[in-house]
Amino acid sequence: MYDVARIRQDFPILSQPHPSGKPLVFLDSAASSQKPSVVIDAMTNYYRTQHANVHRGIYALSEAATHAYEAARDKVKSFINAEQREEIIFTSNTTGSINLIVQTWGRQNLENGNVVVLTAMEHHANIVPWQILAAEKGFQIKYIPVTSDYLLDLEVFERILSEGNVKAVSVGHVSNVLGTINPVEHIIERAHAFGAIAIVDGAQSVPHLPVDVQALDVDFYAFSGHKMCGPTGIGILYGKRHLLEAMPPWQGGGDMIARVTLEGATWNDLPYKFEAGTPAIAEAIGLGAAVDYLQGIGMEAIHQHEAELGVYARERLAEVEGVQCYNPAPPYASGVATFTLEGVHPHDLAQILDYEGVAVRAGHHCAMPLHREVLCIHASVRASFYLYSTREEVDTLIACLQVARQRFL
Ligand code: 7TS
Repeated sequence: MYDVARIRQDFPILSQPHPSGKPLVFLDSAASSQKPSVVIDAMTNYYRTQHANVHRGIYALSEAATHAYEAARDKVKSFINAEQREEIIFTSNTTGSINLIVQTWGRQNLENGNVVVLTAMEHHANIVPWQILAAEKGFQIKYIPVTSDYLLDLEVFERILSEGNVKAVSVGHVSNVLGTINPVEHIIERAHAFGAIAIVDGAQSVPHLPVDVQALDVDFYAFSGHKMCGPTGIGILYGKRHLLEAMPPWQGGGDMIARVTLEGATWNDLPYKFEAGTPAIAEAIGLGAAVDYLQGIGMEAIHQHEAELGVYARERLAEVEGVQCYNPAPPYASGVATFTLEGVHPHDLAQILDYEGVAVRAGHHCAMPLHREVLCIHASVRASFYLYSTREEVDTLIACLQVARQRFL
């Protein structure tokens, strides 16, 4: 039995009142999730009792820090079912992970005449790094369009593949705006059939559903710690070992080298080749605690809870006159409800909701092409749910929307 009241007790911030004096209704977990005490405590405990730099000291404290840091890598490895711990690279966030792929694999493998396939529903983190390199290298970017029911147009994808020269396909597993769960298994299989590698932006999937990188047969998979109950400042890049081995390093410095002379350097083994400098040690340990916490509850149960809330929220939103939702139907829907209210600018709406203690995100959610070119709007309001979100919070959102509508009529 999923006990949301019990889960909420694990998150200290959720029992803290909003500055308005009203209870906090936090509906912006897609931007960043709240943190359970076990994560906060793991990081505090590290700083209080274990802190030293990793991979350097011959002394006990540094060895303890190294052990805790590397244990976090093992936890992440099992969480996404990677085959080897060397395939888990700690980065700063999803953005850092994708930039790493683009600047190493991309720089090494892409040239004029090649094609990289993205989708029109991508977050800027999976568009802009490719555009920067494309401007330099001259390869082409093609986009899988979004259908009127907020899904990817797979027929056009197939056409793009058959036009040839596709070297990489990079897609979001779950859209941060639409909440669409994309058929990444199929997309990866088709990319491979045409000799392209497949990259998945998992920023909105790993926190919310079970992910198995081996079952997906994905080449690279990127995600962030802060959206999955972990701290900010830590992200993950999973990559198949043979691809990571063949890639040059991105940033140079300490830890990523085997040997340095005044003439040049050789590289450390995986995963350290891609982890230059002192890493985010406390953050990795916090992420490890977050993985334990999520596993304790169960990713399937979390997904189920959020999907049900998503259905309930969209049903209730349909009761509000003038609301338009931008989300697909189940089974492609997740715990996200994105909408506009006729006659009220999304930013004004978010402000009014905030007076009532309801935190939602308004704007283009770092998906400007999706808003402007697909949805044909400048901005939307997004309520995003997580393991601690409740039906009562959805009811509060709806009640506040009804009040806002009256005020603007
Ligand atoms: N990809 C997707 C699908 C995302 O949703 C985000 C962040 C990112 C990449 C970038 O993650 P970062 O941790 O590197 O910043 N999405 C959001 C959002 O929807 N609202 O704020 C951040």
